[in-house]
Parts: sequence; C-alpha cells; structure tokens
Amino acid sequence: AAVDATGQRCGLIAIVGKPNVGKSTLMNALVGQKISITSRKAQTTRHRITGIRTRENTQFVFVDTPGFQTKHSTALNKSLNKTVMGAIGDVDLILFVVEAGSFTLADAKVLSLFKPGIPTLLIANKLDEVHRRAEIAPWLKGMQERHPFAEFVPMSAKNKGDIERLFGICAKYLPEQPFWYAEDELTDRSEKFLASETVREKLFRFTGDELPYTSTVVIDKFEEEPSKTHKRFVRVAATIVVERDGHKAMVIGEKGERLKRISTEARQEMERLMDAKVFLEVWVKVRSGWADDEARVRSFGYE
Ligand code: GDP
Ligand code: K
Ligand code: MG
Repeated sequence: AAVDATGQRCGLIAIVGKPNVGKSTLMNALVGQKISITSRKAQTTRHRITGIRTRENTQFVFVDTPGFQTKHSTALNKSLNKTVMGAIGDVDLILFVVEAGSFTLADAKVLSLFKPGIPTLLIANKLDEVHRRAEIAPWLKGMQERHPFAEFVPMSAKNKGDIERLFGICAKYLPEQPFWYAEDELTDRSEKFLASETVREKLFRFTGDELPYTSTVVIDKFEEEPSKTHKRFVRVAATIVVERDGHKAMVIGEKGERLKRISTEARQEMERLMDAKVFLEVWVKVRSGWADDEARVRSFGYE
C-alpha cells in the first residue's frame, strides 16, 4: 500500500450483529460520547449511524447498524435489513458482535450475510455476564470453525480497559490515508436527527414491554433562535407516532405523567448533547399500520 505522506490512518468499521447484543453501547464507548441510543429492546437502532473517533494518527469511523431482523417481515424490518446490508458492503473491518458463549440461529443468519474478504473480528460481548469463564475457550474454538475470523475479542462494552485494547486491534486494519473528518467531529448525523433519537430512546425506556416497537418519532420543528440569556437556544417540536389509541394512552400515562417524564429527560439530554438551552414540546399521534406501510415508513425517515 502507498504510504500516506501525512502518516495518517483512517477507515470504516461496521458494527454488526443480531438485536440487543450491545452494538450501540460499544459504539458509544468507542466514540467516547453517546451518539447512538441504546435500550434493552430490539429495534432501538433504526438507522445507520456514524461515530467518529480520532486518536493521534488514526481516525476510526464506526458505523452502528440496526440489529438484523429475522423474525417479522414488515416494511420497517425490511428497511432495517437493507440498512445493515448497505453498511457492510464496503468497509475496512467488520466487528461482528455476539453475546460471549452464545451463538444462535439469528447470529448465524447475520454471519451468512458477510462477503468474503473483509477482515472480521468476533466481538464476544457481555463477558461480565459469563459466570463460567472456563467455557469460553472451547466456545471460541467452535467459533473458529464457523468463520475465518481475523481475531477474537472477548470483552465488555462497559469496561474501559477492553475498549482501549479494541482500539489497538482495530487500528491495524485501517489503511494509510488522510483523515476524512475534522479531528473533533463525533458523528455525521445532524442535531435534528439526534434530537428525534433522544425522544425515541426515552420513549423506549419509560414505556414497558407493553408498547410495541411500532412507534416512532418525527421532528416537526427544529429552530435555533437568538437569545439574550443563553449562548444557544433551540426550539424543538416532536411527535411520537403510535399504532393504536391504547398505545397513545400508554405513552401519555396517568395525568400525562409519563409523557412529561419522557419530555423532561429528552430535553435534558438534548441540552447536554447540543450545549444549548432547549425548549421541547412532544405530541402523540395515532397512525395505525404505519410500520407495514412502505410509503409511511419512508416518510418517517427510514431508508
Ligand atoms: P444493540 O441492540 O446491539 O445496539 O444493543 P444495545 O447497545 O442497545 O444494548 C442492549 C442491552 O445490552 C442494553 O441494556 C445494554 O446496557 C446491554 N449491554 C451492552 N453491552 C453490555 C455489556 O458489555 N455487558 C452487559 N452486562 N450488558 C451490556
Ligand atoms: K437494543
Ligand atoms: Mg443498537
């Protein structure tokens, strides 16, 4: 390979796996900031999200992806899977994330999508939840027989030491070329996009398992206004779209308590993220069947 005169390395690293294995948690730990929303529910991540981290002469451009959906074939799920496929086509390295010690049919399905030739690391995440560590070695040996992984990385996305080690491993696979982004850039996503994701995360977090995944958030207004009292002032109006009247009642909660909590926490997080004073209004609307309606799925911002 040609040696780049700047001595810089830079490349694209896709984070891929079935739902809930910790992809977004890993991405946020690598970026050092919360860029991608996380929750214990599948379908939390619905878009391709780029997270950037520049360390000395290396720029890591991570791509977090939705978990590959193998269960229901709605228009939304098809769109999510397309996003995953698009993200793994042309990268320098794939981080294939599974839960340490486990390999299910859903994991196998994801692995079968990989084109040969792209170096792939097996990230055996949530090692902290494995109580019988002795079983990991034979499990890794079995994984070695399934796929020619470049390396095995048993780790916990929550452990800073493991993240440090992972940076060292990833750097080796990135080509020598000048940086693509400014050194302090963290994501290629807009503040408006991050605002809608923030509302969606709080929605997922504060509604129990009773709220189906077929809800989404649309930003109706995102305007920065001049302010005498604040460095930045941003006015945001968001609509939570649900499928049924019953779901709407669930989101609003008794005397509006739940919606208030969602709004307050979302606003606080937006203020941290944007370093601005935020005025946030959140509405709830019913649009039955939107997740099965291709045109609607597109109009709500999915690819
Ligand atoms: P994704 O769907 O693959 O993006 O998964 P998320 O990042 O949203 O994480 C799913 C759940 O797993 C969340 O509740 C995380 O807090 C949890 N999680 C992620 N990484 C770890 C880890 O290393 N250890 C443990 N114990 N939990 C983790
Ligand atoms: K999740
Ligand atoms: Mg995710």
